[in-house]
Amino acid sequence: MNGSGDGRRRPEPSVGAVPKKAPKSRPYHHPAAGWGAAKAVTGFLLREDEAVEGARGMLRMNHEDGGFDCPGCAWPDTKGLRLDVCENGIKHATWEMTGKRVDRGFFAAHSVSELFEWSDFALEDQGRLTEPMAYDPDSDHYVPISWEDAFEVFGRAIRDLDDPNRASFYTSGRLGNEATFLYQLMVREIGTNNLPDCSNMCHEASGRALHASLGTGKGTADLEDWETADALFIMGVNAASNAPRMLTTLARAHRRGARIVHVNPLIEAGATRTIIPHEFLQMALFHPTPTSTLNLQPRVAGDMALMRGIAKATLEMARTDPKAVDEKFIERHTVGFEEYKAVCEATSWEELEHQSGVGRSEILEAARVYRGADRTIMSWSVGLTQHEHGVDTIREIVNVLLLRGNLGREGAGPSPVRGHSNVQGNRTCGIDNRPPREFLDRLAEVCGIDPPRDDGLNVVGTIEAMRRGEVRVLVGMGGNFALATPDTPYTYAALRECDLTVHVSTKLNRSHLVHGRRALILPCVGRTEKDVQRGGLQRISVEDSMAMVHLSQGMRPPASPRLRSEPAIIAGMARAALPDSRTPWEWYVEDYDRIRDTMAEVLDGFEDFNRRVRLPMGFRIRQPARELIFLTPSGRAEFSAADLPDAVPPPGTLVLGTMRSHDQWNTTIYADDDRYRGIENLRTLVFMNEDDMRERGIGEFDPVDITSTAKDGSTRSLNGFLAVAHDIPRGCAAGYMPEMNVLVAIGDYSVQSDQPLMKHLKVTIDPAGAVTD
Ligand SMILES: Nc1nc2c(c(=O)[nH]1)N[C@H]1C(S)=C(S)[C@@H](COP(=O)(O)OP(=O)(O)OC[C@H]3O[C@@H](n4cnc5c(=O)[nH]c(N)nc54)[C@H](O)[C@@H]3O)O[C@H]1N2
Ligand SMILES: Nc1nc2c(c(=O)[nH]1)N[C@H]1C(S)=C(S)[C@@H](COP(=O)(O)OP(=O)(O)OC[C@H]3O[C@@H](n4cnc5c(=O)[nH]c(N)nc54)[C@H](O)[C@@H]3O)O[C@H]1N2
Ligand SMILES: [Mo]
Repeated sequence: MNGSGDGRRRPEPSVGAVPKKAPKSRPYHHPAAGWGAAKAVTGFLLREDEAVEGARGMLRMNHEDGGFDCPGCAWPDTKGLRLDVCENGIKHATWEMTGKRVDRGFFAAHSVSELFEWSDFALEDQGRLTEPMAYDPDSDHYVPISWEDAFEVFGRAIRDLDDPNRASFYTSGRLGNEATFLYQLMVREIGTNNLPDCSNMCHEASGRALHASLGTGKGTADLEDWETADALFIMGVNAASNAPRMLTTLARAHRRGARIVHVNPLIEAGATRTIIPHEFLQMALFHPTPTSTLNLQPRVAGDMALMRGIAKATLEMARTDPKAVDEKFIERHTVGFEEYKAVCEATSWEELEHQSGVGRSEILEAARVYRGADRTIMSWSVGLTQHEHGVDTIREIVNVLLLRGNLGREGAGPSPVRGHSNVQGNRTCGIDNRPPREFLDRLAEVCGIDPPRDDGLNVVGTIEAMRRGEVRVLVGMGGNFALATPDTPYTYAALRECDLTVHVSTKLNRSHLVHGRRALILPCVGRTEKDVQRGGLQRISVEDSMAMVHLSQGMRPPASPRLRSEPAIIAGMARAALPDSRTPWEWYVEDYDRIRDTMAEVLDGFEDFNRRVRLPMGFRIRQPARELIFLTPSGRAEFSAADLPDAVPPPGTLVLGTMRSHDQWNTTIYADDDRYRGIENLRTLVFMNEDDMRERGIGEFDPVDITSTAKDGSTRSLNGFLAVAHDIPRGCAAGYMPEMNVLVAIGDYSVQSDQPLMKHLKVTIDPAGAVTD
């Protein structure tokens, strides 16, 4: 197949295949993170041949006084915990520490066309990449290349561009702060702001909403606040799978009497009870701790109406209860209250119930929890952001918080849960396709470069520009661009238009196989490994979801002696692309303290970086909104009074959200199971409400055809997915990314955040073969 050897005309992936083993679905009745998790970890460590090393590795993870930062998620480390780990963190770190290797023999044995036919699981399962490789179009194989030659391939491609904006530089949120800073410096010195990142698909809406409301791109609460809050609203997150260490905090909060309200169309495992992941005695006694006071199941995208309902109820209480609303706070620190109040009053209860999918009595109960708490934190993840009205929804959360002055004091505030372990640090350190002017000014002054001032391309913009032939070079600094992004066939075609694709990676993945005319794989040292440079053993820093910056140091020898660290790879690329650069690239890489010293001069809140980052637990980046200083146009916190969108799917259609299973890490699939949702051996599924299934004549595990209709009217289909009945509101459906990215049209992104509508697909679902056209 593909004998032409140009590496560009390949079949699309075969999705919808019926699994090899019989799939199972049964309700999961056990608490989250209990023995099921312990068993899963043991099985996983054995499979990866890591039982001993893995266990030792875990003891060095998320330590207060050293060790490496768990790459599993961005949840902060708990102070004083010797062992702050979870099942999925262990799986994720072990995935990197595997003893398996992909070497030149492997690439000689398998052509790219052949590898393209492999599953994504099989690709990553081959183990760690070991040396730089270049695509050879004549043989359709990757062949070894020296680091210097690889840098020169990249450097020449950049130097040959007639316009630096013809290159685009993706970042996945694993990259440490120091590498991040060097990377954006290189890109801006090359002359473009084309810095798409995974945030464009993840929490862009949170950043924009918080900026507009509070003049900050981040949440204002930290872990200590979580530990003193009286009420916690946990929205649109599957904590047991994706931020398992949050369960510890929730269980502790419940024990001390805090009220916890979960808001999710699905009742996820972490939303009922848990075994605190590191409390082994409890695990042995099988003693679960509740993690919930109230579970609300809005329809997909019904959250804004729900929040408005809570606001309406709170304002109604205020007629007789002078303490329901904090008038002093509102008067002193906010603008737009009267308009917001009027909007809440003008929206009828019937409308709020209809749009949220939650009954009035439940909304009132949530409002009573809110009124009953002196200190409230509201938290959310991508269940709220990947929607058309994500920004309005998050602003509505802030509206509700402002009503009772839940800002700028202990135990209160907005608290988005980020995804990748350093995705927040990436933005802080300059990965931004729409960089603020002040940042560029500082960069110009301190680093002596002349950064471009025009906004660059985001993820979707990059894909569209590649497809048009305008972007000719794509660099992926980590991640799996081909698979994580929307509209898989469109994106594949766009990548194949490129002159050069370069991926800095730890494992083989789909993005290496869907490539440009030329392609490079540059393998790097991972988070768990020692990074030794001329100046000795290096440490990197990362920032968690709550703006804490701390050091991370790997403790294992690199998977191969030919790996380089990300900062070293960036320096090599920069030197080749910018031969006349006055930036001391190699000098920076000798000792990362030097990078940090420059960062301290450029970045707000990083003064004295090298000293403060060495404090136990690191330091918290200063945040004006936390001190009630609002960098908004009005200088105050701004209420928003946006119109309620229509979230109700028209008759016959459903709204479908794509999400992660328990056994995957974004595009990395560990197994075809989703334990907490009771699924075994199946990923090509769609969760539906039983009544919606019955209405369509669909039975459990029946194959179905799913068709999405994009804003422009175009349709995309997946055939042969199996329907699984689940406790989900009528009119809603859910399934897994990245298999379902085929359904997300490239042009379907939010006008508010530019985020692809990954949780907001308009679909029809029919028995397989029922609809022909
Ligand atoms: N083990 C593991 N950990 C991870 C990841 C991983 O893949 N595996 N990924 C990391 C990354 S990059 C990220 S961004 C985070 C993602 O963490 P999550 O935000 O938990 O990600 P998803 O699996 O996409 O699930 C989103 C949740 O939102 C709910 N949801 C869907 N639509 C709506 C809605 O309209 N309203 C509400 N209220 N809820 C809705 C779904 O039911 C689901 O529970 O996790 C990070 N941590
Ligand atoms: N439909 C749908 N699509 C989605 C989402 C969704 O909910 N629904 N979620 C979106 C979200 S929130 C995100 S964040 C993106 C994720 O998108 P990405 O961040 O692009 O994807 P990952 O799957 O996390 O990337 C995995 C790859 O990263 C590489 N890697 C791992 N560790 C390292 C390292 O230390 N250094 C380097 N250089 N490489 C490393 C490995 O080669 C691995 O194959 O996907 C988005 N896509
Ligand atoms: Mo993410």
